[in-house]
Amino acid sequence: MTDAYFPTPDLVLTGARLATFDVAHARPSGQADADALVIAEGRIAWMGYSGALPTAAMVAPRIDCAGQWITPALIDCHTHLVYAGSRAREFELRLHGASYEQIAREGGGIRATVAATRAATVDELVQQALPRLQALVDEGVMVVEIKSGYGLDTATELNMLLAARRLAQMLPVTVRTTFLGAHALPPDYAGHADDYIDLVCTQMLPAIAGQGLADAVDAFCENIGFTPAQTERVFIAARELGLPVKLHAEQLSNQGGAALVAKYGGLSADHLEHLDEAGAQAMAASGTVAVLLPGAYYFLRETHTPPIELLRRLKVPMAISTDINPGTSPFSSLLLMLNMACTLFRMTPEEALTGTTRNAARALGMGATHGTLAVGKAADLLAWNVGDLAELCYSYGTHRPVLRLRGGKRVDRL
Ligand code: DI6
Ligand code: FE
Repeated sequence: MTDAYFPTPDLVLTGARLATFDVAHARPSGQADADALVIAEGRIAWMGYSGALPTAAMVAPRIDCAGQWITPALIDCHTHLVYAGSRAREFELRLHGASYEQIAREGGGIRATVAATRAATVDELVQQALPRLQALVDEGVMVVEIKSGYGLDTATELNMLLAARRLAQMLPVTVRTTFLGAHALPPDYAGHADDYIDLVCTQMLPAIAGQGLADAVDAFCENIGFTPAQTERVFIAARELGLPVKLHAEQLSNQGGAALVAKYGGLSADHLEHLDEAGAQAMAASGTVAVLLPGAYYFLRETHTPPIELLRRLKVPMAISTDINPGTSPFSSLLLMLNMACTLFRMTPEEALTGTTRNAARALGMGATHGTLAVGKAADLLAWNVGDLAELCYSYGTHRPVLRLRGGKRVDRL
């Protein structure tokens, strides 16, 4: 075949089963009619049959995948993994009958983590978050979103985002940061939520955006969080700074948050247990991704599942994420979320895997470069030694990628 303008191949994979998660391929999980993939300049340069490799690829280093599945690297698009302290005590209180909302109202919950996080240095935040991020990386996560929101004052919010950025230099993972100043009302603003939102919009956000520390802006729109009107003020301020928005919406009750974030062209609406048809319609119209968080649903022992059937019907893209946080989802495992998405939300393995690859990339505004196997996309990919991809959703505890390539380079630590 002619190799005009073919970049010099760095690596060739052969004998693979390619689950591309690209809609261009009609077969389940986008399985390609191909068993070989050529990587050049950190990207996927070619996919096809090994018998028809481009000549330029003939002399490149080659890995025989011996029938293993290749998938895009995993993406965890909603975490709060930078924080200090532990809420194990609160877990015990809940076992003695207290509810999450009750604990929050009594100054525990998010505010307990705020106190510990304010008392920590950036170094301490990094050290405490490192094992959580390492656990994700070991499973094959190569892009992770990390939110602030446990500082609730300008200095500590900045520290959290600095810690998140520093973590990205310590492990082979891309970090996308989200400013979540409107996560909870800090105790010093009790009864003055609007004043706190003023602070978020006029001081915190400009300071954070000024240092380039946030890639997006989030809020917690809930009866124990902020009202839709307060949330909208945050979105307007974000838009003025050119930052995309997303929202913790309809987690514990229906506040109309999904429609609100859709109105601002939001990247995602997250949780969505109480999403209604109007909210889902608005998301479908704006292309806002539904980020489903089965870990929080499980840990809070919720019974109201997100309306999966409605999201399917309206073709709203569904992503799955860990929501790693000390209060409602202390689980540093995206593979565990795959299983929970299937068992608790009745999603199919293919939907769950699409939710941690293609749709998770989209939820981070990275759909053009990440989340599928396609020519031109980043060569961030994993090989799995499983007979059937559904194994990754069915059983838990033993699956680890047998090969990890990030930007086409082997990531050695497993
Ligand atoms: N919803 C959640 O589930 C987490 N944040 C949010 O807005 C909980 C955070 C926590 O309890 O620490
Ligand atoms: Fe969250």
